[in-house]
Amino acid sequence: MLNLRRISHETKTRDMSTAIDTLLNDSALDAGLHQIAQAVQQEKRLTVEQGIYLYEHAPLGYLGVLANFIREKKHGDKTYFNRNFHLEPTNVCLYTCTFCSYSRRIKKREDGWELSLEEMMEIIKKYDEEPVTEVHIVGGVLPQYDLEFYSQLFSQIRAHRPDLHVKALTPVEYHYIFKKAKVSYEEGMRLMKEAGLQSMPGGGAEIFHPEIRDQIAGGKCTGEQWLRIHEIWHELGMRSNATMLYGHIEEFKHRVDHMEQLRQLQDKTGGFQTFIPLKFRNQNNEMSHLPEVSAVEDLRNYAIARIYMDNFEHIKAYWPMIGRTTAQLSLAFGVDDIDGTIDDTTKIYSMAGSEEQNPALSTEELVQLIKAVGRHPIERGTLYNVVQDYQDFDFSQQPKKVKKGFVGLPVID
Ligand code: V47
Ligand code: SF4
Repeated sequence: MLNLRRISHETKTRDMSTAIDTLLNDSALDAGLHQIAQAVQQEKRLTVEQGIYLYEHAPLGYLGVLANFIREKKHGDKTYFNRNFHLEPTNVCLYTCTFCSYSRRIKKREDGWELSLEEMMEIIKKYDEEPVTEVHIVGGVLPQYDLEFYSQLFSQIRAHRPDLHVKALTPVEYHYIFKKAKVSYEEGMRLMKEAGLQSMPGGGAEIFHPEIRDQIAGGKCTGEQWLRIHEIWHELGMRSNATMLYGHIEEFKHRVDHMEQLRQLQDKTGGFQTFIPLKFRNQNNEMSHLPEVSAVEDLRNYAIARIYMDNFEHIKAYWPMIGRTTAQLSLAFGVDDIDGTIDDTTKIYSMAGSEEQNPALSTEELVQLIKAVGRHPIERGTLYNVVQDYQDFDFSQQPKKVKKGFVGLPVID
């Protein structure tokens, strides 16, 4: 069995090189694209101009060959997922991001939910018997959710369940709560670490360039502030993720600028784990008049991210946002991680019009989804430690567990 797998991996490595050689030997290939394919083969970094060139000129098939070449060089067929759930303290928010379908403006706060510390701990405790490894905490920004509140929440979760990784909040919340508490970013992040925060998710990044950010996310932290808070967190020896919200009013140059700024910070700190492109979904928000980009553009975007972000180990497709089918396809376009089981605990994307209205997959379903497209499923912890290799795992040998049912979140609309 082991031998067979080794042979198949070697065959695959040969196939990847052959595919890229075939591209390079194609006399009809545009000179700019030829140069980029050569750079990828020789592991040379792309320039900003080459990034834009890819968006403007590269066909999907070409991008797939390059992105898969890099993906398989880094990870072979390995495809990561985790067992997680989300905790969303509130969907009421002081800010008014035009892409947000989730937040109930402060003036209409009676339409939303605002969980107390006790209610949040109740949700955490409902998972006591479940083999989840991560809680992902993110939501709206409100004054009562301050430094003290989150310090207590993190320390209570850690005290209750030390094996549950707390991945929580973004620079949007941190900028607000530190300002309110009159502490510097450095001091604030140190306090969060002390309280039990273990890593930061990638949200709130949107598009860094002020030409776009000022129009879609006015009032919340700037791109510079977002990057600075991650930098400080990395300097404390901690890890985080990064996202990019694409497919609305931004141009290709803004996407490349966004990725360039992340690539530069990653050169400095090495603290980012994964890059997560997030497709703008257009239901129930102030940009509903904009059409959504196609699945082809989603795949092109994943592939360009994989090619451009040479110092990011992982590229993640967040399946509750793009749906299971595109998530499966993305695994041939540079993606090696599809996030987690979720357990129907996030409303951000269902409210924005995602196909996945009640996002929840069992471990077995996630494993099948990955295996169905010929990849090798690995359950990881938040920091990419291997929890379980599912390649040869036999689910029929497992004791049947009675599903307790989803933990309900207040649902509005
Ligand atoms: O910052 C909000 C995005 C983000 C819409 O780090 C929307 O592992 C599309 O960051 N259409 C929050 N996107 C979610 C997030 C995340 C998700 C999964 C995994 C991780 C991780 C991070 O959701 C926001 C914003 O960019 N968002 N509304 C919308 N209508
Ligand atoms: Fe608030 Fe976040 Fe929605 Fe912006 S995206 S309005 S910060 S919940």
